[in-house]
Amino acid sequence: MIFVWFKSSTKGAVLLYGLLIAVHAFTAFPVYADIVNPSFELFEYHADPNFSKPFCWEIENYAADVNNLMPLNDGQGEGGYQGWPDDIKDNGLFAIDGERLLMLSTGHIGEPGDTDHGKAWQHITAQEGDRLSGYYFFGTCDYIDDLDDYNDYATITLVRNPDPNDNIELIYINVSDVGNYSSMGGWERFEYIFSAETAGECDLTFHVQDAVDDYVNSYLGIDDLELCAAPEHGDINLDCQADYLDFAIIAQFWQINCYGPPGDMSDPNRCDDWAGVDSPGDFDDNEIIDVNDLKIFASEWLTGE
Ligand SMILES: [Ca+2]
Ligand SMILES: [Ca+2]
Ligand SMILES: [Ca+2]
Ligand SMILES: [Ca+2]
Repeated sequence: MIFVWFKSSTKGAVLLYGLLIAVHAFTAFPVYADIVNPSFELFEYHADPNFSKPFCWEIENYAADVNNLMPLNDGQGEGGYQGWPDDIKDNGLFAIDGERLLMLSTGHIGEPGDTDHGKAWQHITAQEGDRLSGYYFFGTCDYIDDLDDYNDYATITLVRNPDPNDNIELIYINVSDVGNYSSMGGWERFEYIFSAETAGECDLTFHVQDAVDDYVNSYLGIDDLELCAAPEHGDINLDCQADYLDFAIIAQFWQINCYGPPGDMSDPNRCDDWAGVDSPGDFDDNEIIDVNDLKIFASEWLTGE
């Protein structure tokens, strides 16, 4: 009987659709406490055939899911992007995680002068102590003169409706920070820990904006976002947990003073292997990785998620 019922393609489709909704409802719960499509590996059709939209992100103007951030010399600027790193000028900026990234542009849509910003956002919910992190890149084809008047900028903001005074600006970077026709040297990491006061719901928002006019593009790249309950100290490899992978790093740097003079146990070059972490495993900031750090690490062993 069931086979007869199921053989009807219409009923079968209804059944499968019902199952899909049930599965989605079941799996949707944990997803809302996280970022959906955090590395922009998933994209979908967009009405503008010139770019793909990042799946599950709201967008305004040009916010494209791409496998490469390549500046466009739109002919409006006098310098193009001459100050960008050579490898990015030649090949574009590739994802820091996976194959794809989010690329915002102030003018990649329509004719030059049609738009003055690009924006993307997703509603997230964070608990006290949660760690939000990700990588960003800002570059511009624009320039500023004596009046600083074409100082295009990009921001990463936690928009906490309804009062804009509650917004938390995590990153602000503009043309004068990177220089005329220039960019950051590459990806840089940002991080934010939610407090009891700032935990809750917000729109994680990325924005790049032309200043004064709507000509000569500036760009913001975003990739590898993460929202998790990371331990305060022990997560050296930034995978949200304090576990044996971090312990292996501590062992590698054991008794090393990253800041010490040559000739003793220090080895600053090895410490540099961990970009953005001055002294991996030096949780108590006394410049050497020793038993005191191990105590802190033990107290956080297997915490985080
Ligand atoms: Ca990615
Ligand atoms: Ca501009
Ligand atoms: Ca870890
Ligand atoms: Ca220490």
